[in-house]
Amino acid sequence: MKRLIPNHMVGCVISSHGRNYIVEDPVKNHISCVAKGHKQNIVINDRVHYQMTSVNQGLITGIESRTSLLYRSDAYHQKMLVANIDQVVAVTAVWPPLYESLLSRILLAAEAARVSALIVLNKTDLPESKEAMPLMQYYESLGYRLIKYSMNEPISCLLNALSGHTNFLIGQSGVGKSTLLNRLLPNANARTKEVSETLRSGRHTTTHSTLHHLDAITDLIDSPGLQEFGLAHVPLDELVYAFIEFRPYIGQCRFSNCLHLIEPGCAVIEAVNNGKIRRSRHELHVRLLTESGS
Ligand SMILES: Nc1nc2c(ncn2[C@@H]2O[C@H](COP(=O)(O)OP(=O)(O)O)[C@@H](O)[C@H]2O)c(=O)[nH]1
Ligand SMILES: [Mg+2]
Ligand SMILES: [Zn+2]
Repeated sequence: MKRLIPNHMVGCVISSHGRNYIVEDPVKNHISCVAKGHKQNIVINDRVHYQMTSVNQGLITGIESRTSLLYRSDAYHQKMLVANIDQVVAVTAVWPPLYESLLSRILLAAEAARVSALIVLNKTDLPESKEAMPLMQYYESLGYRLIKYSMNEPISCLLNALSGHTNFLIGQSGVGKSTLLNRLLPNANARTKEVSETLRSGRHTTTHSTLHHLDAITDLIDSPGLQEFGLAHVPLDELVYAFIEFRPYIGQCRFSNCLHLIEPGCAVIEAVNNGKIRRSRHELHVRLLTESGS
């Protein structure tokens, strides 16, 4: 009997490699696809339209509109990271040394994409973890949920926080993302590698993003570890709002066009000096305006 091949179908991009995409159909078949044309900007977790070109190969013909799109960028390039997520899981640890501004940048990108963010302080078996607590408590005071975890603990507390969401796992190389993924999904073929003690950072092991189904209602998309996270794609006025704790002060400055850099009568700077805003967050704001060329 001849198999019926429908003309147009909708699937989800669960992995990509250059111009090749793995599209999952509604019954979880995996179809190896290429994209039509050269201007397709397809990203992991996009819902795409495709046509079958053979029994297990397809051609992507279009992208459905996205509920969210997370980017990072520098002054020259924008890089789409993932589409249609509703939770960013920002993984941190005290080893490799905690990179505070990278965590902040990830949270800002999530705010700019209007996606909620969860912070995981991983490797809490390391005694130095207590030194990260003031920073973690600051983020908690801003409304970010914090999960403290180490690989010696049951994974259930983290799993509960992920449940029901489409999660994007992101963080510096070496913080333990692949180890977490292996705990969450024992069948995932993510491999962990020893962090080089001599290089102060972890080695890249994940080279591209993959979507994993944790259960019927929970997805997790992993990502390569990163060291840089530019926000040049975020318009200046939105960038200020992405700093949650700046919001009450916006509009309170002496000058209505205040950029909150060094201006006299700046309500944001006053809040920094009064200890209401963490100084490093304001320093990052200044740095981001510099990066964006303002
Ligand atoms: N002490 C400690 N080390 C961990 C923990 N989780 C992962 N690691 C180690 O951290 C290193 C990097 O882990 P990996 O999962 O590859 O990090 P990734 O680069 O973020 O994917 C490995 O040597 C892991 O064994 C943890 O909870 N505690
Ligand atoms: Mg990894
Ligand atoms: Zn100001």
